Amino acid sequence: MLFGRTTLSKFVIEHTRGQHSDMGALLIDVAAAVKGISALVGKGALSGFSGSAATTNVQGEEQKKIDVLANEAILRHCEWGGQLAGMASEEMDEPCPIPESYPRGRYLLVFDPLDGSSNSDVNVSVGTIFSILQRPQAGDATLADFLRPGAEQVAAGYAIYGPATMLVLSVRTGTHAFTLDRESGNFILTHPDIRVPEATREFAINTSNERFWEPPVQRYVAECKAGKTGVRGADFNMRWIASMVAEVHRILMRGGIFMYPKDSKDPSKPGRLRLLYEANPMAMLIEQAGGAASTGRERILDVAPEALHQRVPVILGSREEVERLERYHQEFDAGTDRPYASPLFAERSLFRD
Ligand code: AFP
Repeated sequence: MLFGRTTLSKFVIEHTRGQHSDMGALLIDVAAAVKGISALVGKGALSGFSGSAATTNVQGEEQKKIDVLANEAILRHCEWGGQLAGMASEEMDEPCPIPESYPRGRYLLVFDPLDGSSNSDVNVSVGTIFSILQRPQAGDATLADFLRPGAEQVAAGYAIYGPATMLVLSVRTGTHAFTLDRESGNFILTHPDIRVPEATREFAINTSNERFWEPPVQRYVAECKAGKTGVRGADFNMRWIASMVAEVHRILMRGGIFMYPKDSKDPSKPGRLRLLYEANPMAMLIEQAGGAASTGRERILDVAPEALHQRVPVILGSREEVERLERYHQEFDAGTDRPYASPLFAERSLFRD
């Protein structure tokens, strides 16, 4: 019944032919790791790996057992193939070299092995996010080799472990989604050439942080909440799953805007999400599908990384809404934004006081 449908292997061979024909094998290895993680996540409490690993990662965040296992799954499936010069992960302080016994290649794999894992114990969709860069010179990768702008990614993708397990991928030929057929074990192309609707009436943000946001974000969200009674003249809907993979997937499927903006809650962190293995791959997938991805002040894919686990504000999704928020940031920075009467702050004047 699925014969003749395009499998991931067929797609990858066809879309990486030529300059990156050697990347196909790496993508197939990533997909194999994802199938293993899907089986583990799908067992839930029966996996025997629920709960805390009683360790913390470089972010100072508690690691769950399943975080550690997902990380191991990707390392073990991808280290041997001969396509990689190194790997880096949210769960590891430093980049991971390829073991001496294995050949090296020209790619770097950067990943968040289980994004949204705080949801794994409450059975909400979680995912794996990955980004592939090219090593600038031969030999083992150095830390500096990983610190490349997202515009240099040669591939990006995520797996979402939901009611269905899906793999969403771009090799710079658009954004395409594959659904795991558990009977055959194949990922089948089910959503070719995804396009993000340019307009939307659905926003996603954690509004418990509202008092910590910058005024342009407060302005935008207040206007969405005002709906048809305010300047937008239309009602909006809100979502917050606290799993970036699930939010981005919804936006790819039906449009919307996702925001994890800069906030003043912890001045040492300009946002929660990490540039190299969350913001950059998601920004590539969204842009390849016709959407936009910004820090509010610059295109995410243009940000020059300074550290492996660097955080960045993230605003992505339907192009019209992202551009509106960028305009609000520009007006705020120029001191020309409309008087904005916030219930929390005194009315802003047109000019900086
Ligand atoms: P975890 O991987 O620690 O669950 O964090 C998930 C995440 O990085 C991202 O997937 C969510 O969009 C965001 O954090 C949710 O953050 P809040 O818990 O502050 O809403």
